[in-house]
Amino acid sequence: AQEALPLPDYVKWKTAETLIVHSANTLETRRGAIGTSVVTASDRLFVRNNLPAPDAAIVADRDAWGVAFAGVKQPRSLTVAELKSLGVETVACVLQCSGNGRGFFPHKPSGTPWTVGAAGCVFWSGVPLKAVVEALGGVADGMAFITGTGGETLPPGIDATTVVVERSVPLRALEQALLAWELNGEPISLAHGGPLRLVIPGYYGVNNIKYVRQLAFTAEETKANIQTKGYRLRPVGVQGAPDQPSMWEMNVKSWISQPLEQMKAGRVVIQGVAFGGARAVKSVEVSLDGGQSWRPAPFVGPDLGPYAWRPFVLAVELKPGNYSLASRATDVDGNVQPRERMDNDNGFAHNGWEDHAVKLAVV
Ligand code: MSS
Repeated sequence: AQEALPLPDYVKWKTAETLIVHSANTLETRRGAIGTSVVTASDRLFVRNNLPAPDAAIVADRDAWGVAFAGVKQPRSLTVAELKSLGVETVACVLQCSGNGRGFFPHKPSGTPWTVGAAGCVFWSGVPLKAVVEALGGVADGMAFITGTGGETLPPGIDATTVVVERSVPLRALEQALLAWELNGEPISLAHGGPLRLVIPGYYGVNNIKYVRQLAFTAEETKANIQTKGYRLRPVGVQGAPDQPSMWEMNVKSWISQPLEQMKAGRVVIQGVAFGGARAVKSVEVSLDGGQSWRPAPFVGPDLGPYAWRPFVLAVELKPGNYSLASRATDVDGNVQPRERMDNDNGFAHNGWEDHAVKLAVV
């Protein structure tokens, strides 16, 4: 067994027993620590940094943080204080790494072998990007992408495009994009992208740029490696390239979070979470026999909107024996979670229900 790594300093405030520390830049929420009350507490939310987090000095004076806006009719910089005067909105959404579920791929893709815990459902509060754009005269003509740049200080002497966290998403995401300063009712911690984060509800984690320092409407996608070669869906063994699908809108997914360990015969309460990704989730089913038969599982708790997940609960009577507990969600457009994973080089977008099933012994 691997020895547990301690929490790195910038996330010392997190609850260690709820997390798996893969590295200083990758922490996963334990499958049994997801909870039942819709929102993932910040102290157990996963962390994924492509570059080390910046110095904590950047959250000392949050309101002074400045963002340069480009590709609008009246380009200029705005501070967080100024952004706060333009409007406010709150959205609940699933934040999920593109590689969540990578640990199930048999070809052992490079990258963190997350199982289910590179995901959480959180509240973000901030100003709708739309309101900012209006204040800046509208999007300049001919722009097709929203390009956000992370505020990390890059090591000197290297070509910035090779390491900068800069991502482009299609302009249609302007509908739901937010510049957020609050996470679950508190100023966003450094670990999660404070003082200001670009949030694209319904899109994979990588598009949610932390400590955003530039927001540009652009005619083309950024030339940064993380966009052109990274986060592209392609067959195993193939290099990343701009003509492959980018990790943008998330797909429909669910998993069981309880029970995970041996149970006594009798009443067992099965729990999990289901979400539609870029669209709302409609329903979820649970199987006790590895997918031979399915029964609907009711959602519990409030519906926090199309981008949030919905906890589900199914109470069943189980006799002694071995069970394979699986869940399968359907979104409002009728997309159903597939049985199989879609093999791909980086182990992205895994929503196959079979790999996510829980083997349960009842005694
Ligand atoms: N941002 C920045 N600036 N940097 C980095 O590194 N990362 C990504 C996002 N953003 C980054 C950013 C990723 S990749 C993810 S997932 C996310 O973030 C996470 O989040 P949190 O808060 O949890 O940590 Mo994959 O797709």
